[in-house]
Order: sequence, then structure tokens, then C-alpha cells
Amino acid sequence: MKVHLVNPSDMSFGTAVITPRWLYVLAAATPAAFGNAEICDETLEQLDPSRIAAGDLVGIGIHTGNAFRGYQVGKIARERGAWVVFGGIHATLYPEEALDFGAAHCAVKGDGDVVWSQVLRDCVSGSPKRIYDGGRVEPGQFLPARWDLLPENSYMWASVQTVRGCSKHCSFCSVWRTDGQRPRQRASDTVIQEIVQLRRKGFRFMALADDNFYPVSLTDLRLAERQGNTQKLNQLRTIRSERFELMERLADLPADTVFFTQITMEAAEDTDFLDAMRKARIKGALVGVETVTPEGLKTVFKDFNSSGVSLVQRLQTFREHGIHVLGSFIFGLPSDEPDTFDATAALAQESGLTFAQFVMLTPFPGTVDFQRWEKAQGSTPTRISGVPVTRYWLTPAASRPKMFMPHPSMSSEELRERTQGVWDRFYSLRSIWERSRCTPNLRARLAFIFVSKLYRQMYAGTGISTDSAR
Ligand code: B12
Ligand code: SF4
Repeated sequence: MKVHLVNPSDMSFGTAVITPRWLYVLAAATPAAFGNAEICDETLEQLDPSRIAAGDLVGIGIHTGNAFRGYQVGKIARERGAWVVFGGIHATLYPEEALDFGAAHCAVKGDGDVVWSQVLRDCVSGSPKRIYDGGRVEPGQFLPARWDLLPENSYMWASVQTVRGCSKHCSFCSVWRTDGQRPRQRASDTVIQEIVQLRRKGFRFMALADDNFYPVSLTDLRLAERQGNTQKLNQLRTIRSERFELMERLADLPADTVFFTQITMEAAEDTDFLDAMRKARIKGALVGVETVTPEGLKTVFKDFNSSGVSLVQRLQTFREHGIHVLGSFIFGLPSDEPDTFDATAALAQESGLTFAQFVMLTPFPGTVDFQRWEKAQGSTPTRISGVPVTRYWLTPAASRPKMFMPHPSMSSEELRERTQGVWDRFYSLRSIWERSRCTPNLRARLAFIFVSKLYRQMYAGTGISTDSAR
């Protein structure tokens, strides 16, 4: 039995930005008796069905955005007589759907690191269960990825995860529900080993693919102290000191290694942490600003963010400590007014952001927003090509609405136009030229302009949606 792992995508470009980490982690979880897993990342090239033989096993990892293509791949594999198994965030939330629409024999919920070998054994013996629960594995059980199986020169950035889960509970994000609110942090040894291996393979840019690189804030520590909760305080201090240990070790790596991560803006109050990041050459971070209004922050359960002057100061602090910020903003919140767009554009310019993204509020399954929206749709939701809009991922991407949640005072078209306007202002040639001063010389300045324009082109106008905007 040959094991295939497929990362589904409608579009293939022959090259991709970031390595899909799950492929290489599951390859590591595949017992040696099965040989090396055959990996297919469809963002590079489409699956060649003739490589799948009857009796093989095909593992398909899906998030909501690529579930539609994933289910097509499942049907192709099943027709060829293979065992079909689904996993990933979307299969975790809707395991039955993978059986109904993806022709799966079984679906795996949660982490695949430990349960995968069991699934393979059960398929070999011809009696897999319908649904497996891989749960949330402990940090010591996270498997380092099989980077030796990575194709040469296909990706620009490698991805290494250092911590999983997030203690916050933002309304548009599923991470805290699926991956849990307890940070599960890997030991620095295993992280460094992976990074060294990736360097040897030629990588210099690495994404620390964490939900939140700053799992313990100073506020968390103060709270535990005030509550006299010694056990909690010690746990938090241990997590924090392990973060510093990891960053010290990253700092010892050769100087041309560059990291990027995702972090909450609370880190701005922890300048020791920011300085350690700079030394570790974590040169950039996506920060979820989300909205500039206090009402908006309340709506998304993100009270730990700031608004107004304090927001500008916090974002500038990152820059002052050598960390470039990619600010992530959400439009379409019920509290947004027409002037929120202008205020956001002005703040994005003022606060020293290097890049910014302006996404539309989208209900992702597993989130509080989704639950509310699904409930509001009632028992007879709108249908697109016969499919309830609350299962929009079961329709081709082109037929999905750009806006899902009606706004109390602005039409979808108005929201879209105003959002585009903010993209246009932030990425006007003049603004980019101003920002490009952060680079050391003219050549770098020109490269910065090119990357900024490319980024804007890739994201704006796609109706791209809320991520775990951290
Ligand atoms: C790093 C990251 C990115 C990076 C890199 C993506 C890449 N090429 O890998 C970037 C920034 C590019 C990105 C982009 C996006 N992302 Co993202 N991303 C993440 C993040 C933080 C980590 C993913 C990761 O590498 N994890 C490490 C691996 C090892 O874990 P894993 O993928 O979960 O896999 C484990 C299990 O799920 C399981 N498993 C996975 N697949 C399979 C398959 C089988 C057969 C089995 C048995 C098990 C199994 O086993 C694995 C090992 O334990 C996750 C958050 C998260 N906690 O997952 C969000 C997350 C996946 N992203 C999300 C979103 C929304 C997006 C975007 C749509 C955002 C946007 N607005 O553009 C885009 C979509 C990009 C695309 N088309 O693929 C959402 C997905 C929500 C959903 N319901 O689909 C997540 C969950 C964050 C969130 N808010 O909830 N992302
Ligand atoms: S958006 Fe970010 S901070 Fe909020 S719960 Fe998700 S990962 Fe945590």
C-alpha cells in the first residue's frame, strides 16, 4: 500500500510562497513500513490520478477554502480503488461531510501526529473506523516535519510551528476552539533542529507558523499574580522563559536567516520581548489590528487591542524595536460607519506599518460569528445553486457571495468599494515610496515597491476574508 498525501488547490503555479506544513508532518507520522509518503501539493501542480493504484491510501488535508477541490480529489482517489482519508481544520469541524461529499472511508478530527499510524493500520486490515479523533497532542508529541521529502526550489518560505493554540477568544477565529486556549509550546531543541535542516536545504526565510507567537502577556502574569494563583503563575512564567530561550537560540543562527510570525499587539508593552525578537531576527509580524473603533473591538471580543492614540503608539513601538508590522484590518463589522474607512486609512499610514491587509468580515465555521450567522439564517437559509449559503464551501468559489453578513447601514457593494478605496490609498505609489524609506539603499527601495504592489495585487479585489487576524 502506497501512502499519498494531497494538499488540494484549484490553481497550480509551479511555485508557492509557504510550505504547507501538514504534508511533511503527516509524512513524518507515516510508519517506515509504508515507505515514504508520496506528496502532492496542488498549489505546485495538479494531482496525476494515474499515480494512485487500487489499494493505495490517499490522505487529503482541507481547510474551508479548499474543501471543494479536496472533495473532488477524494472522489477521484476512491474511483481508483484507494482508501480515502480526510483531515485538517475543515474535516475536524465537519467530519461527516468528508464522508458524504468527499467519498471518504474515514475522517480524522484534530491533530494527525499520533493517530495517523492507527488509521493506516486499520485500513491495511480492511476495517477503518468512520471517524477518528486525534485530539490535541501534547507539545512533546508534535512531530518534526520530514523536510528531506521537500521538492527542491519550489517554495520561498519554509514553515516551522513553535506553539499551537491561543488563549484569546476572538469572535471571527476558530483557532481557540479547535486548537485550544492552552498554548502548546514545542521545546526549542526540536524547533532549532528543523530550522538547521531547512537552512541546509537552502532556506533563509522561515515563517513561524504559530497562531500567536506571544502566548503569555504581561497582563496574564499580573492577573495570575493578583489572583494569588501560584500554580498558574509558574506555568505562565515557564512558557515565557521558554520563549526567550528559543529566541536566544534563533539569535545564534547565521545572520542571513530571517523569520516572520503572527502576534497580538499586547507584545508592544513588553519591550524585552520585542528586543529578543529583533535579536532573533524575527523581522516581521502580522498583527491583528482588526478595527480602529472601540465598539468594533468589543464586537469581535478583542478588548485587549487598543484604539485611537494608544493604538498608533503600540504599532509604532514594534517599529521602534526593529519589527516590521503587517497590520490586518477587518471591514464590515456592524459598528463600521462610512468614516471608519477614512479613519482606518489614516491610522494605517500614521502608525508606521510596513504592509497592511484590509479583509472583509467572513463567517468561518467553528467561530462565534459563524454560529450567530447560521442561527440568523434560520431553518430556510438562502440557497446558492441549491446549496444553503451556510455551507458555501460546497459550491465553486466563483459562485460564492463576496459578503455573507448583511451590514445594518451599508450595502455589500458600498462596503466593497470603500474597502478597495483603503487598499488604493495605502498602496498608492506615493505612500509606498514614503514607506520604502525603511530599506537601506535604492535597490532595496525598488524591491520594496515591487513587493508592495505585488502584495496589493494578490490580495485586494479577491474579496479575501478574515483570517485568524491575530
Ligand atoms: C501558517 C498559516 C497560514 C500561512 C501558511 C499557509 C501554508 N501554506 O501552510 C498563510 C499566511 C499563507 C495562511 C494563509 C491563509 N490562511 Co492560514 N493558517 C496558518 C496557521 C496559523 C498554521 C497552519 C500550520 O501550518 N499548522 C501546522 C500544521 C502541522 O498543522 P495543521 O495544518 O493543523 O495540520 C495538523 C492537523 O490539522 C492534521 N491534519 C491536517 N491535514 C490532515 C490530513 C489528514 C489526512 C490527516 C489524517 C490529518 C491532517 O494533522 C496535522 C498535524 O497535527 C493556521 C492556524 C492553525 N492553527 O492551523 C491558519 C489557518 C489554517 N488559516 C486560515 C485561513 C482562513 C487562511 C486564509 C484563508 C487567510 C486569508 N484571509 O487569506 C489563507 C488561505 C491560504 C490558502 N489558500 O491556503 C484558517 C482556516 C480556517 C478554516 N476553517 O478554513 C486557520 C485555521 C486560522 C483560523 N483563523 O482559524 N495561513
Ligand atoms: S485571532 Fe489571533 S488572538 Fe484571536 S483567538 Fe485567533 S489566534 Fe488568538
